[in-house]
Amino acid sequence: MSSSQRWRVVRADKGAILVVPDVGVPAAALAEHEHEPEHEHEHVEPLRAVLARDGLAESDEGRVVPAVGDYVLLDDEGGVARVLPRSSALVRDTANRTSLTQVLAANVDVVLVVEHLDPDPDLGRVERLLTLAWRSGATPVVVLTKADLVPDPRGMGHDVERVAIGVDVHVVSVPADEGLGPVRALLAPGTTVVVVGPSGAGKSTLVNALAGREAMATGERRADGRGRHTTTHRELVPLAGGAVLIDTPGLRAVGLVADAEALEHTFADVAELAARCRFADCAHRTEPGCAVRAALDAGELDERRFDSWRRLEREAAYQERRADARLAAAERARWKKITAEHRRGHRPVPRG
Ligand SMILES: Nc1nc2c(ncn2[C@@H]2O[C@H](COP(=O)(O)OP(=O)(O)O)[C@@H](O)[C@H]2O)c(=O)[nH]1
Ligand SMILES: [Mg+2]
Ligand SMILES: [Zn+2]
Repeated sequence: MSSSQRWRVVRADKGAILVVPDVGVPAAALAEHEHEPEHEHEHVEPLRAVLARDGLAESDEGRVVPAVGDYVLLDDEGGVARVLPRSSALVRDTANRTSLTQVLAANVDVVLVVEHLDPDPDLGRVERLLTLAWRSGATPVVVLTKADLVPDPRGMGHDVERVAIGVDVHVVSVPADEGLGPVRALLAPGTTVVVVGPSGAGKSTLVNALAGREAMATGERRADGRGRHTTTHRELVPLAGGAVLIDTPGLRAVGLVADAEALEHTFADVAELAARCRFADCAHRTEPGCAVRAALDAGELDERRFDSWRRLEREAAYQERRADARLAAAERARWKKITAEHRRGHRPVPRG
């Protein structure tokens, strides 16, 4: 096993990750494994690579938790030697003890924000996921599913387009095989596409339609009538055409990682208005010369969208303060250690 060989993480668990040879897996290699029943989900046999005990691996930015989509180098014992620098990362805020953020997918080119048309799409959720997508460095695209279940899918598509500024919105029905062309067109060889959205939106169904096989279990009722098949983990699905899809389970709470720039992308219309307010620090409440208030009063800006922008801004600011507090604590600990070492250096420990 050459140590310069790049591997790609297809699944990440606590102690180990599953890797396949780098993307651009030759079609022949895929075909070879096509008919092996135990590998039908992966197409290429993934290799298990072992992580350090703390579940971390070395990277340029210190020790990190390897994520689905990461490129890694292995050592001769099948351990993870290094996580290579990420070109993009879909990150969410996680309020747990060991870290503030979680990388949902790495080295992604396109983020498909999947939302259902039935029940009605949740515009606030779309805005939240678009912000997450803009922050990742990848290109966001919205896919509205279940067009076959509503009388006016086009009209609903236009409503979503209004809150997805600068983002392509595709309306699809997987069972009717409608609207999938433009989504398929995103899957150029070497492209990595991650699918995010609420549980039941049709993410795995879409992944399977694009893959042309049952790569992921979907919400269909199981044959034995017990429960439903749903996605429980993030998984990278290599496609025969040379692109890869990453399916994710529905995330109940997707916290935003602070990013004013991403919010400015998602809410470009509001940001533009806010830039025209008389006062640079306008809170858009009762200030004179408030362009945001004026737009709200004139009905040019939705109260819902304004509230959504405010909520996400508050959340990002809170997350940023928390990250700063943690940084400050780490910095204090570092200085305490340096000072202690310094003192020891100057006061030699007496012998005997
Ligand atoms: N009618 C209709 N049903 C769909 C469509 N896409 C997905 N579904 C159904 O929605 C349910 C949830 O799909 P699934 O892919 O498991 O959702 P996920 O949780 O986002 O992965 C399943 O019963 C699918 O058959 C669609 O375009 N039209
Ligand atoms: Mg699923
Ligand atoms: Zn204002």
